[in-house]
Amino acid sequence: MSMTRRTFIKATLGAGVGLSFPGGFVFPSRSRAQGKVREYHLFASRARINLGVGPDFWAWTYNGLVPGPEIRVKEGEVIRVILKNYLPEETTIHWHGVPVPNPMDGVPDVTQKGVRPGESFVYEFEARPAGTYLYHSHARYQLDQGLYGPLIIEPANMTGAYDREYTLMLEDWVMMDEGGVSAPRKRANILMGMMGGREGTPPSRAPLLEPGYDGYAVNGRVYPEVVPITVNQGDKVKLRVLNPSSATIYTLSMAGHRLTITHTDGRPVKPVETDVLRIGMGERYDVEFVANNPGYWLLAAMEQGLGEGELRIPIRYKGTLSKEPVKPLFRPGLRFVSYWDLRSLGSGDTPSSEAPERFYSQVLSGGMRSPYWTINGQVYPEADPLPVTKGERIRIGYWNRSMKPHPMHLHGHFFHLVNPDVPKETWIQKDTVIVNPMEKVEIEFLADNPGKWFHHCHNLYHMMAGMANVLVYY
Ligand SMILES: [Cu+2]
Repeated sequence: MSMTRRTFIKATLGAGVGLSFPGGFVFPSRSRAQGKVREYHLFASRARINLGVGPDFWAWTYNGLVPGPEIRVKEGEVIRVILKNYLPEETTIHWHGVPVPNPMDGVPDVTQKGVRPGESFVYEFEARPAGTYLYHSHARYQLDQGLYGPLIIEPANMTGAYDREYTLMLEDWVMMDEGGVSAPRKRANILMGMMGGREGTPPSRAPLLEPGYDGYAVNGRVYPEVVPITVNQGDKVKLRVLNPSSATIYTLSMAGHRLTITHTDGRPVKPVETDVLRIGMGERYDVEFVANNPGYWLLAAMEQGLGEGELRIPIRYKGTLSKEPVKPLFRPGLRFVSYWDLRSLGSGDTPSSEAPERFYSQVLSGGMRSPYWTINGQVYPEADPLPVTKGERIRIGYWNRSMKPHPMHLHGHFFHLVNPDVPKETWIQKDTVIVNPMEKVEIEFLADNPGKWFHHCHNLYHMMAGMANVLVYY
């Protein structure tokens, strides 16, 4: 049925142009160009999985896979995803980073009702702009149970300046049935037992503390079972590095090579070489390297989280015989490119030279003798919304007064990262920014996509413990 309808739309309205029929009847066209519809079916269900190392266990999956299947389309095409929920609880899908229309944003009780067990929901939106994105469940702790996958929007006209491309999902795993929710807790639950949760909150409703992870996987495989990146000498290789982890920041380095950063959160930057790449939860980096050092190497990470183990990705030159890949050394003197070294390409997204019209201060705290994480002392959902007016230029100033880094994510918008030391037109665009302990960071964006937009820390356990609020305008 839908096939017929889609074919019909494609045949008649694909170009968004009215068709003239004999007799002068003009078939009505849609008001704007409608790209080709790319339809995907995602079944959310428990599935027995194995990460190559460690036990078989029950994860929560899309189509029985971890990570979920890659969605890859061209800019301007229409993504239609039919989600069917076979899980024992409500679910949704969020298109992390894509400025979708608000009703498609997938946040339960903010933009839609949770999709109940046995029910379906159809997400449909235009794939724009080109870039590297994630899709994931935004319900409860499902992100840390395996419900995520890569979403790649290719430019309509590929500029193909590289020879091969790999998508790398960096995943923190609790290799136990139901994943993160059943993990041993690193910080003793005794605290919670003593407090009984927040006043008036039964302990069973109290938020979970961060788990101790026991596996770091790349595309669902733990080293040494990670599928190697295989290159020919002379190749220019593009890596799309995505961090769908729930509570782990990775600091990556590659033995024998330098990485060139070309995009952050899907947005282009002036290419810059680095030895070290730091990537927080919800962030994405596109990096390139030239395969000019034949051998067998590792791209590996020191992680900042509560787990044990290492994340490693083998890079093997074809014809290399060595059995043991060479590890990168994290030594002083390595070049570490931070946000403040990155410059936008100035691709027409230049922030206005006008001063921002509205300012919100967001103080991030928690973690000390409390299971709750707060913005301005408030615990979501009992948190004040951030009302704005359509068309306004908004600035949000974060001040992290805690001892943990917080990757802050705004739905529905790209923002510019305020960098007072450089011209405005070079401020980079992102959708997720790590705010380090005791650091102040400001972002600025145009309120050009009306709705109720979730705004939160992308540490899942901080978000679930209250570090969230909602930006609202119509
Ligand atoms: Cu946080």
